[in-house]
Amino acid sequence: MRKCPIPSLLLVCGVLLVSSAASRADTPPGYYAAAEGKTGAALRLALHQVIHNHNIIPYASGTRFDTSDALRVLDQDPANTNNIIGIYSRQSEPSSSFGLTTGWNREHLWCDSYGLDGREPAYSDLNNLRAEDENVNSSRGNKFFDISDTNSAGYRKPAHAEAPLTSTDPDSWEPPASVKGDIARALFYMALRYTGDVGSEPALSLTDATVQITSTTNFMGRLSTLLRWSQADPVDAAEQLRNDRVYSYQNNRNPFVDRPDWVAAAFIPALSIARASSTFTLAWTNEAPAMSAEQSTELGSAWTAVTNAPALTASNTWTIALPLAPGTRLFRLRLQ
Ligand SMILES: [Ca+2]
Repeated sequence: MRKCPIPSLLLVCGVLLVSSAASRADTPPGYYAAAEGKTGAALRLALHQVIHNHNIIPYASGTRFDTSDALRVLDQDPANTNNIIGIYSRQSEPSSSFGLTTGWNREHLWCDSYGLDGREPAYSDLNNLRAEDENVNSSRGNKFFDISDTNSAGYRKPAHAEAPLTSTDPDSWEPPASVKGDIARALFYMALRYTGDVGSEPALSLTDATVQITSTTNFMGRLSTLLRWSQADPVDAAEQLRNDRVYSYQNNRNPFVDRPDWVAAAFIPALSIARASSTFTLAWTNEAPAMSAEQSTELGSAWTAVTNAPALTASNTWTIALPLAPGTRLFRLRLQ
């Protein structure tokens, strides 16, 4: 169990507080008008309808402008415009080495085998593609994203010699800190963009139940880690520029780059609260992250852990029963 140093959710007397941030000034006027003021499933649906039906950039390399051409611009080294920078390696490589065994290729952040399955538009979506050194890309394989388990026998840091800021364990991959938020927001985009409402498009879902992430499902994770990373690595000018450039190619934007406050609004759903005589029970769906609970008597007083941990039930719902000890007035949930 790993705890986030910053509480992402604070439940005070049943009120859920989340952070907010100002909107970007250069988002096209009215682009998100239909989504304003919404939360949860309603927000996700409204944003989906804003960003779906994008202009598909072909994946296959050829004489047409394709995704490899786009990545030469999107992931260009600002210090050397003839080069790209690998998303994990953070190394500059000549753009001309695309496709060479000693060069770079296209990395799918949301692994192709976890629901994309080589089908456009998801397969070629530029929000999900990054330039990466071919060897490092191969090393990541189909691992989901998470904090590496340093106690695992398979723990490695770096995960690959050519990506010194990475680490890995047998099932997950931890990218450099400077791109953790970028990757999280790209995966949030994918879960929003691909809802299965069109026959050729998958319904993608982020999860904390990482056993669900297989080549026969459409899951990716780990959701609670991605929520933490989106806070720890906020949007910067380079990520904004990439979003603007993707918009120029695909005619759609990543809402979570433009409006980081929508990450919590879209992916941390409302809690259901059921009170009994000596306990109350919180429940939230599997889309929500794993959390631990703490209790206190007054604001400003010390927080102590609630001994029972949230449990993921067979129905993909997290639940925790919180005891109403004498004097206890406050509970809070922390991302694990
Ligand atoms: Ca970043």
